Amino acid sequence: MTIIKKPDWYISENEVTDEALFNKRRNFLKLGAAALVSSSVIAEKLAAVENVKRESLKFQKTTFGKGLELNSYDQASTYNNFYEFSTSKSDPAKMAHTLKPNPWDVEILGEVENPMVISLEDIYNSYPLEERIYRFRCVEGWSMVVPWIGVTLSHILQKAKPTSKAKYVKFTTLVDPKQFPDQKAGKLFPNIPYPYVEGLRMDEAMNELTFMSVGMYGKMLPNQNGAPIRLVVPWKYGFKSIKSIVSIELVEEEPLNTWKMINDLEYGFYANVNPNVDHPRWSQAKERKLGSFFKTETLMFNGYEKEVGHMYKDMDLRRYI
Ligand SMILES: Nc1nc2c(c(=O)[nH]1)N[C@H]1C(S)=C(S)[C@@H](COP(=O)(O)O)O[C@H]1N2
Ligand SMILES: [Mo]
Repeated sequence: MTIIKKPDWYISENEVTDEALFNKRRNFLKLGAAALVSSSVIAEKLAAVENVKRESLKFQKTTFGKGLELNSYDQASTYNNFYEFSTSKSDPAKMAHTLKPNPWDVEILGEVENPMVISLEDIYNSYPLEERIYRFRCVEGWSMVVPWIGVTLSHILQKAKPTSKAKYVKFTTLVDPKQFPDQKAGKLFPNIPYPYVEGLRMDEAMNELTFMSVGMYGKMLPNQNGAPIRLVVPWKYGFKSIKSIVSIELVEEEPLNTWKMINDLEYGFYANVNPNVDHPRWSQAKERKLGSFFKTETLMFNGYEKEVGHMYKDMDLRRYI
């Protein structure tokens, strides 16, 4: 007798990134909306995309990313990777209304003198919010430029006072089957194991570029982009930028991040953007910015070599993928 057993963490084939098709679909939706404003079906669709009323945030502009050409809000909020909803890029925008980003607490624990729980209000009110325009590069080969709003992670960590044993930081996404459909109890083959976990080495976490984002394009984060608070590490592949975070734990050992756990031949802990080290299934030499027809050269550390290169100067980046 043959028993057909799916692998432990079966992942359906990723959607092919076909920009032309994507843009066509998007323009079609827009046209449809213009021509049929009275159609409740279309109205519902648009409501789903704009699923929550997101308030404007007060923030300081900075010079980060000066000169980069921004992607549109539409592009950044309708082409998402958020497996707690779906493996499709267009689904999260339509499904993410089930996530309730308010109220929300983030626990900071582990190797700290000062364990704490910070609420969203704490973050909006006790830290100066700033805007950072960053390049963002997914391991699948697409990229975008986004104006994030948030707080430097080191500001938050310093308040918690890491002990001398704190060598790494482990981040965890919310688990709640009521809010994330792919976490439904008894689901036979979830897209990935939950919770989604990511990690950084202490020096990476304390780097000036490492950002906790609570907003983009002037307002609070839309749910599909990881509301209410997500990490943004611009020199690493996008999967490091974990969404909807509920805990930040300072730890002694390198935490096992979700993608490395699923497939450590393809995904590592470091995941630094690197045009010279290919992913086993695709080249990393080039990338395509959302909305662009042509590909461009991938930049070492996604263009942030000056700011972060020193942290890896003694490491073999072919080995530490
Ligand atoms: N919790 C969680 N965080 C996540 C993911 C996810 O599926 N779940 N996907 C990652 C991947 S692969 C990418 S490329 C980015 C996408 O962020 P965006 O949708 O804001 O572009 O989120 C990252 N963070
Ligand atoms: Mo990604």
